[in-house]
Amino acid sequence: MDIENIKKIMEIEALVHFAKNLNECNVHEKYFVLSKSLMAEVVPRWNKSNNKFKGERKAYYFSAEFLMGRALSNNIINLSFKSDILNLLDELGMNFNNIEEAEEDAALGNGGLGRLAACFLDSAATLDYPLYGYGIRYQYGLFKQAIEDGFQIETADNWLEHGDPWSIENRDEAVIVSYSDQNVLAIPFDTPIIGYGGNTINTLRLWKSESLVSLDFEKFNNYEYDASVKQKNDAENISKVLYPNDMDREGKKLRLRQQYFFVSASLQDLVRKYKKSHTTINDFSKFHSIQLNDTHPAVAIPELMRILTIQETIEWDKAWQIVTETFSYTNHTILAEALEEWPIELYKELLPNIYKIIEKINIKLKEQLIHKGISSKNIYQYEIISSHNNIRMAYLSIYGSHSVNGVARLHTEILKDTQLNNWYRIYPEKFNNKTNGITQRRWLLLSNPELSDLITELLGSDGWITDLKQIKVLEKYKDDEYVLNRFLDIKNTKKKQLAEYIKKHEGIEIDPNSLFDIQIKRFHEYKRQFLNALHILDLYFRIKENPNLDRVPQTFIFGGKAAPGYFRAKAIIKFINDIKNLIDEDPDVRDKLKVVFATNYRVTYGEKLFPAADLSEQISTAGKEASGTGNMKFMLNGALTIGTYDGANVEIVEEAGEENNFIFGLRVEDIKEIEDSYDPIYYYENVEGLKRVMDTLIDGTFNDAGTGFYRELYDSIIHGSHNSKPDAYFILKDFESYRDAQIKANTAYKDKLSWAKMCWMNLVNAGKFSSDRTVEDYANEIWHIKKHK
Ligand code: GLS
Repeated sequence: MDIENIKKIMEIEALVHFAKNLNECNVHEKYFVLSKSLMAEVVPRWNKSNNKFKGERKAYYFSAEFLMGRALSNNIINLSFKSDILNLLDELGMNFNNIEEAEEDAALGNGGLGRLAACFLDSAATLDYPLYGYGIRYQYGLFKQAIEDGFQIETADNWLEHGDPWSIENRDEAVIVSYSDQNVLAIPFDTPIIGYGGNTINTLRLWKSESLVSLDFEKFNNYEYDASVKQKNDAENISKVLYPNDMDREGKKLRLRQQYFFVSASLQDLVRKYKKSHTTINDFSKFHSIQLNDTHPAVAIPELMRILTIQETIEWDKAWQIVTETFSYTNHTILAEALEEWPIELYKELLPNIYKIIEKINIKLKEQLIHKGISSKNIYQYEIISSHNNIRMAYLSIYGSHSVNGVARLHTEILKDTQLNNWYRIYPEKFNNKTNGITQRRWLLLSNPELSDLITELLGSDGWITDLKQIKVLEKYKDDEYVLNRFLDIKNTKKKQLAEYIKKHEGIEIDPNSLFDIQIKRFHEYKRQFLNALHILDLYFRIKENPNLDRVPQTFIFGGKAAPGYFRAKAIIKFINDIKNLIDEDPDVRDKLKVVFATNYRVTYGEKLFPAADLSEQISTAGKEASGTGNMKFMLNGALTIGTYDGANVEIVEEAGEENNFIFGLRVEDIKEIEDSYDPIYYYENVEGLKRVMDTLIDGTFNDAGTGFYRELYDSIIHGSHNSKPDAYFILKDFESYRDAQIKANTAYKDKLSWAKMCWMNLVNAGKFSSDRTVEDYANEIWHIKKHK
């Protein structure tokens, strides 16, 4: 790296971009020029990296979401530029932390599904695999959250306000995407994905929609100003904003436009490039493997059929073979409300040609089913076009792919046994598991340099950065008091840092010596933040009753967003904030118990929270959380899990030992047994303290400002609602066993060394949960791509 060159480019960028000297730039401008100067270093390596994969088979990750977070620090670390840059900034009198904090998160995703995509890109580049991301360049990412009077308030996330120095607009490679009522331009923006060590730099290509004509001049001259820009606005709306729903299908026309937009643009891009160096399209699937990240990009299946059969005039069966060899599909949820279905009317209206192809795929499917011996009366169970005239995107994805995977062992088993059992029975060879992972570069090296240094020191090498399994060796220190105390010191440092951040951003003081108990994730009933809240309230009453209750002070931190239309989730946010205030105002309790709501939780906030946690809350109703990935980030930073046997928790505990975590509650088998006869009222009336906390929702303890939030929340548990049974997530049933687990955790925390030992056992056994392992498995078992150093 040429540090003098970086300096020179920073000066030039400041001049030509902002007409300023470097020292006159504000912090956003400094961030911009520093990033741009790094791009000058990156681009030649990027080109070189692209060249080394020329002519090889590659994999493509089609995803409506990429939750990238910040780029600057990550890229500096992956390029090993950290110390040089720090020195340079020092020389220039600039503060790196301030510059780092000026960067907006690229929040082009809702939660786990989008963040997984980002981790996979990091891992593939680090492992020297050719994996390219394709998605949408939303102008507005996931909304920003504020809390007012305890209520969530949403505002637009204008992440591009200060520019995006990391992407290159590539107008030469624009393509046209056609709907029945409009043709739009798709403009690619390319972002380098820099592998650790800088050896391989892959590309994330995100498409922005534009109009073919920016202004209708005739209309403008006729004073029809709105009409003159209508076409422009209609086109730009497609990539304007990310839908803020995590795991809820969104039957909106614009959402369908978005899906088709990036899928069609991406496939056209691949076919066009492929044809430049190949005379026949017949071998397309030998060079392309496309992973569908959930069903959001499933329209790729009929779209590639359209391109192959209509544009390239290949006969149907050959085209279908290419399609199924090309695609593979990842399922990320079993929640019924998330399984996408589109009314055929919408498809017919917007994408009539695609609809015709789907109809034909459905006919072919039925022929094949009969051939496989499925009786005609059972065929309806499989039809892609359901009897309700909906297109079942999961079925289309399974039929059009050669591989179908779940994201944790338990999740895949549930898919095979129940949700997708009919498909598993006829295509068992398609089904496989790929347990999720996270990148240790962002979630340990970047966010916890202190713990990273300790690991490197003890291992005598930093090999774990690209091979996380190596940390298993450190298990030998599990009884080493010196090492455990060093771990505790680091944890304390991270807790102090978090406390400062919370002081600054939430205006709340927390005690770093208290037990930090953290639940950070999207707000959803099945994730049961409400169970956590009820327990805190119960604790409040117990401390009131018995001021001498023998407990270590505990700080409960929540973070997460509720989908704007998800009122019950918003009610839970309000409830947590009301509990927080109740405790804060009570001098008898507030030194023993504290609640914090971490506002606007996002990747960047996570980087501060995970390293500071003592307890990781993973308390979803068994069978509902497909995997979870936050659970892995906590584990890797040496936090203990309090959780249910759900998703990847099962595998976490298998690796780290059940004795080193706090497992409670119903298991999947238990729920199956009791669900038909479950009566929450029995628990409401008989479990000590439960009625008292539930009734605060309706007895005037709290005030929901006339929204009706609390009554509705109460009713959903006690009486059920039009579309759900009472307490559909078994909160009251699991309450007592959760409280017991909490007592165990609080008691265990008193013995610092034995606690540290348990943390250590989690940390050193986190190797399996590196996304490097996950990506290796995809690469070897599904994509069949090769590394190229
Ligand atoms: C999700 C699941 O809910 C998570 O359990 C999972 O870890 C994640 C990545 O596989 O995918 N599915 C979804 O729609 N949003 C998610 O976060």
